[in-house]
Amino acid sequence: MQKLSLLSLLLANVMAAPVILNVEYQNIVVNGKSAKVMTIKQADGTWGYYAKSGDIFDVTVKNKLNESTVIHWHGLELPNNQDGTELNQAEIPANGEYHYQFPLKNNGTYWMHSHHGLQEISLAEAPLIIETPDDKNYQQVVVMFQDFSFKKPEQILSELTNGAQSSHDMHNMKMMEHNDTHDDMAGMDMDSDHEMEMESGHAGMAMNHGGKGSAMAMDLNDVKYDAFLTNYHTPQAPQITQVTAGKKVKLRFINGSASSGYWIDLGKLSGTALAVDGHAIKPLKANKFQLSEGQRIDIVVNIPTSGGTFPILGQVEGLKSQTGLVLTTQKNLKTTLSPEATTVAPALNDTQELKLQSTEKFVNKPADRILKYTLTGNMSPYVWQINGQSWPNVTPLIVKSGQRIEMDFTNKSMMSHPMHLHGYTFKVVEVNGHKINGALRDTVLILPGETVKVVFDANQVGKWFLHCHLAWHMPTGMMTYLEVDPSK
Ligand SMILES: [Cu+2]
Repeated sequence: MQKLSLLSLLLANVMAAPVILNVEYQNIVVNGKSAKVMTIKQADGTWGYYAKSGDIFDVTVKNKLNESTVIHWHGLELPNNQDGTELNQAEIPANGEYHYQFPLKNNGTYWMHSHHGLQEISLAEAPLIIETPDDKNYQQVVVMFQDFSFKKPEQILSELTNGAQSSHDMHNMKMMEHNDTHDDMAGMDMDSDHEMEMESGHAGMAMNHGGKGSAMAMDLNDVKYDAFLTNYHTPQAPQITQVTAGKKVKLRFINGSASSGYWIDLGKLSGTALAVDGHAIKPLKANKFQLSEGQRIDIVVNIPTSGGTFPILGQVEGLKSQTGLVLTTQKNLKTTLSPEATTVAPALNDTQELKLQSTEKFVNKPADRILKYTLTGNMSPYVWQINGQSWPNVTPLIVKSGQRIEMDFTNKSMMSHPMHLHGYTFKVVEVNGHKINGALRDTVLILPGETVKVVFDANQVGKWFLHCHLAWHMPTGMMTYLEVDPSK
């Protein structure tokens, strides 16, 4: 008896209680209209999954939708059969369930989302947070940015693929100054002279208007959304979180949007970024940060001893639209946020990526294999490719397990692509010709015309999805997989 209780005590340190996650519908109100979206919640209503460093991930996903689903644990290093995609498991039918169990290797800010059909666009997503002992020093606040349309994702996708959106002003095209000097991450100074809305087609994509740098036409926003949400809240009815004057808050930003990149704006607060994609970086102080689709960033802010109310905003690149939540030291505060900033935000760029430096242990050694991935595609026809191939008609690259792999992504399209590799953490070692001791990540943004190089050790066998995290680019081709094979 005594032995048994000692054993249970020991186990309690590593075994978090089994968790049930229901994939279900949720009603939200946007612009005065009700909408049914998807979400992932525990039985008690907790949105997402919370664990401690070293826990066993022990989760039963129950599908409460009236269609099949599969849930992917974005960013976690895990056994291949736990990755939650069509490559690794059968889909979970309506009313079905699936048990996932593996030791957590990672800690920090991760997230989960459906990897089935267009469900991620319907907001079938949630935070996946693994706390470290250090987190007791902070009040923690999850900030997930989401884009929302009243249109069904299937309708938007069909408009994109038959080109209907370009003649209906759905497709917002901007002329951007391509700045080679990387001088100011916070320089939200887009010159309106360079802004051009195109009604149809893509004539004159690569126009040159002279001046500093080279002019590039970039496609920033494929789809016009009806609202941008934070944790399912509109700016008009934002989440209001009470904080304590003089205390530190760790903001865990997650970009859960289908196809919107954000400029995080901390307003009156200044922040220190401590991690990206769950991995520690040399602390980076700023007031504005960038976050592309699928990525996360942890930013600590100090609430002034005098207290106050502090909007935390994310403004969509290429638009005035913004979303966010409110931190306040007041009790029962009621307030709103404006859904629009006064100026248009510029495109995300690589100034932040170039500043990021991992502080986690990583052995530098020559690559055994260099895999080259060229990203191509167009708005019309709306087809996207990796190495000239569109999913599902792809030939995967195969590597031997244990090899040091370098992936070189070259973007030959006019749009930025946040490339995500499942099951692995890679180190960013080169951005647009600049060699860096960069961040450890699972999702990296490749700007038009640029090459980004990442390295990792292929130490988990299996088939691992490699794809653009723009949710409209996956069903239209920009997806492949890496096969790690012990026998090759
Ligand atoms: Cu893409």
